[in-house]
Amino acid sequence: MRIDRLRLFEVSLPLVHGFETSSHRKTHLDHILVAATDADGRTGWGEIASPADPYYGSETTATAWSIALRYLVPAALGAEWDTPAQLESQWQRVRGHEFAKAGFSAAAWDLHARDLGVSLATALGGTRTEVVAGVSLGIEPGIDALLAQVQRQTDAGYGRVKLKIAPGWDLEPVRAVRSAHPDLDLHVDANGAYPDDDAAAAVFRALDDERLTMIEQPFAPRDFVAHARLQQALSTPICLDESVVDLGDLRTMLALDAGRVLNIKVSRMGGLTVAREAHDLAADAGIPVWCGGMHEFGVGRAANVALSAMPNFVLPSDVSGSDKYFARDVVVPAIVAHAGRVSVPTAPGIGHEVDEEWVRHNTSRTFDTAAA
Ligand code: OSB
Ligand code: MG
Repeated sequence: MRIDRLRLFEVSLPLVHGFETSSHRKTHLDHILVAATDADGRTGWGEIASPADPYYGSETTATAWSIALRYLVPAALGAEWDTPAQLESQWQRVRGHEFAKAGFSAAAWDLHARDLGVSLATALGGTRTEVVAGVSLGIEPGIDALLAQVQRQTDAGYGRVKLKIAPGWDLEPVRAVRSAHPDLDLHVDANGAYPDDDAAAAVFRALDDERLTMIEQPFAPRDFVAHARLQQALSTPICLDESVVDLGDLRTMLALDAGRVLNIKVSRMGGLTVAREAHDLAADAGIPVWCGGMHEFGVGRAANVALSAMPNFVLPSDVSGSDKYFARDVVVPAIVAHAGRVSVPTAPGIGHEVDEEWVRHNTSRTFDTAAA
């Protein structure tokens, strides 16, 4: 296999409902779509889902664009490969920049699966025919607005809800949602917003009584020791997200018992090959995983659905339907959830076609090796 042409599209789409985390609020997304075309004219698609600003991680849309043009396009173009892992080895010496790499990895996997004539899920080793989806709800202006969002999503059929929390927005909203929905599969995500101090410990001890499925990333990404200490003090599992960027981080988490659940994000880990390895390592260690999201457009979302078909994705994933995020997605058909479940496509590759006209309509800049 050889990629003879690469195109990049920086695409901006508004969110149907603004989203606020512990660090910031966003109303639209600027993601980069990667189209990789082989010698036979077949195209694979991937998505660089970096946030525009460096608040989730250190990357931005602008750094991803720059790294893609300067390092990843030259590494991928013209290389001979049989498996996506072989292609990824071309950019192995580039440190960091996982989101940028993930877009190229996903395009290679889509192309690889299309070449084999199988679905991406099958190519990855996925066995599920449908995956259970959950919704992630941002910080709302008040408790009533949050309760309205939870009601809206549970009415839409979702059985798992994750709430963003931050110091000052934690016990009160969680208790309100819990008392309105006693049986809801509920968890919280702090995006690393808490300092490792006594006040935070008191909040987490109180949250331990709310029957949460997990508490996601309470402390700063590199603070494995703080997570380990908290995990020993709680019965609620801690889930790591931002802390685990590579397999070494996952081994640290396991060695220190710094978390008992893993959120696998294709973007955060630099692509589908590493995501799959993390799945296997976690499975061997008895750690359940789920697939986290970065508000992906349909291209990245479809890859997340395919990954979630793997056996150890036993917890609901952040792969809700396109309509939770966008009035019109960039893929056809859009991704749909029925009763909180998304079916895993059986068509080759990601199983959705890219609506190139809609992509172009929303594109702010493009790059094409055929035009360069
Ligand atoms: O921590 O999972 C996170 C969005 C932006 C930054 C961080 C996170 C999120 C989400 C999105 O929760 C979930 C989704 O894509 O549905
Ligand atoms: Mg998270």
